[in-house]
Amino acid sequence: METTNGQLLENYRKDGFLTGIHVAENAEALHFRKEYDALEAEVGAEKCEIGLIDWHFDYKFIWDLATHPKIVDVIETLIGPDVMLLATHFFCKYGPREKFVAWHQDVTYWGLEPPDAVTAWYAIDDSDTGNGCMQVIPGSHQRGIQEHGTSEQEGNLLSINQEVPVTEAEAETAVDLILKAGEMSIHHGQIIHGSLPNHSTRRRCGLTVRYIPPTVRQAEDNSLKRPWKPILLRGEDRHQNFTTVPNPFPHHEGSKR
Ligand SMILES: O=C(O)CCC(=O)C(=O)O
Repeated sequence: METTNGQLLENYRKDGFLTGIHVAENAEALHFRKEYDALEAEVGAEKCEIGLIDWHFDYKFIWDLATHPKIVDVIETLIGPDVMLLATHFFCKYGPREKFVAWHQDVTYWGLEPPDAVTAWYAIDDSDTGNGCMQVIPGSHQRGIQEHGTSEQEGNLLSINQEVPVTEAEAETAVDLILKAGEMSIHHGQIIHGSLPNHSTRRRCGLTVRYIPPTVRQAEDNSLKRPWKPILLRGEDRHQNFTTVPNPFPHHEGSKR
């Protein structure tokens, strides 16, 4: 039975995440994977781990994913008709390696006010417990912004090695976001999430796409000291909190691919 928009919103508000949402048919998912493979061949696997931030301005397939109607429809259900694309960032874990993503909240270091954002995590590759899929602690977004420390474990992929303390009992409640290539999960900006190392020989690549409503503004620098460059995708921007950035592919021209 189809999940209604009302149920999606209710589940998202309660749990802080949604998972197993179909985005791309096999051929389309393959197209996105091939484009990613070509990008990886161009820039190298090391750069791809966490170095591809906001490449939607230059690569049409990333723009196509970030603006994919099946993704943006769900985002609209969750945040309302005015939707801005805030950022894109690949998280690509090659295995077998000890690189991991420590427990954290997204918005803690993003300098946004109010600290609201929602992320779509689109699976370029199949993502499962074998190759270090994302994990979330259901309901943890309801606790508000948490103080983070730094991780003592070698290999944290996060930008400033941040980590939020999580008890063993909490970690036991974590849900694995197992996805087939072409599916996505969604997570709330304040949910505690992370991922374990990829101990397999299979790549685990996901594109995170961050969205905000135009009511959000940048009150402080983010941890990367890069001003956000949001683009209005749907509805209206009645707040003008950000300098307007044009759609990078208005007529599908000028793309590198
Ligand atoms: O892909 C991962 O393992 C982690 C992604 C993540 O931390 C994020 O979306 O903020």
